[in-house]
Amino acid sequence: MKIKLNPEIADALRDGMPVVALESTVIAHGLPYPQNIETALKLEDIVRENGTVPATIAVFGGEFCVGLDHGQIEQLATDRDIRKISRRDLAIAVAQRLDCATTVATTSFLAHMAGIQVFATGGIGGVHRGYSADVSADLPELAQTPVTVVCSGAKIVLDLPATREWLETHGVTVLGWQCDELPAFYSRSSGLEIDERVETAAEIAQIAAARDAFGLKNAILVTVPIPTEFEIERSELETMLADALSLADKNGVRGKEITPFLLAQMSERSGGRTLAANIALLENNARVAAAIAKAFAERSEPPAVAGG
Ligand code: PSU
Ligand code: MN
Repeated sequence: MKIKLNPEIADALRDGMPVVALESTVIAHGLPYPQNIETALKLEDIVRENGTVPATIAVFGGEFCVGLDHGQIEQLATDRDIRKISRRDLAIAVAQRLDCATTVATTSFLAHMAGIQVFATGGIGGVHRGYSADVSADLPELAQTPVTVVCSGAKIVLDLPATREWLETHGVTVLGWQCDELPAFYSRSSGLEIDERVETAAEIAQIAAARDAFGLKNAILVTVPIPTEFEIERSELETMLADALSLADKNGVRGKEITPFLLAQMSERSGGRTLAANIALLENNARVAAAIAKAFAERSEPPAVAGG
């Protein structure tokens, strides 16, 4: 399967310049219009302003696209028929030439295939609350695909302790970006452990290089707390979330619909505060990812053959 890389990204990768992958499910299903398109474009700008090349990833006409044009981003933001795809859907998407938004699982997979090492998102999927058989395909992908994923932990709608245990069991390295606890998406702390606190992007590049040197394939999760001014207290969130969860249950919302449903419910119930928080953490994570991508590029040797 060939990946469709836009020329700017192809050049950057060939020259060993830093590239940051961005996902598309957050555009198509994670945020409402018009905040979704504004955020998608803003994230690309942030990545650029920080000296790196953005690579938003999605599937169009069954082709794996790394680096999208404005029209494609607009389609993701407005077309309600865009399918949210995880690993299990990749073959269907290609065979049937579908237009699809990629989750953390599929964005990680495609970023790695394209040779991109760093990927920024909001919150990863995980083990669902009250229904522990629903485990996001994001988790097994992180266990087998050696990318560095910059996020604010798992989305708060999930069972965070169970998600944290899953990551530990399956060998995903969890780093805390200038923090001592696993962030909880809209909140800065969860009471859950990280494996190591890191202060700088260079430390992360060192850890990733060590992983590669002995051939481990796990992802490294760099967890970044939401900027303080946008934080929403856990206690305040729990009531809203409990109501949203019982409504989901009542309406029989399941499977890949559940995460978008709960995020939209939380936003409504908080008067848009969780939406503002989600956007703030996405922007901040893009900034941190750019710094990490630069540290990776500085460590790696210049390409042996100059590409012209
Ligand atoms: N981060 C956000 N909002 C989102 C997501 C991430 O701030 O909507 C998306 C990611 O694409 C992630 C997906 O992979 O939610 C998880 O969905 P599920 O629980 O159905 O696996
Ligand atoms: Mn699921």
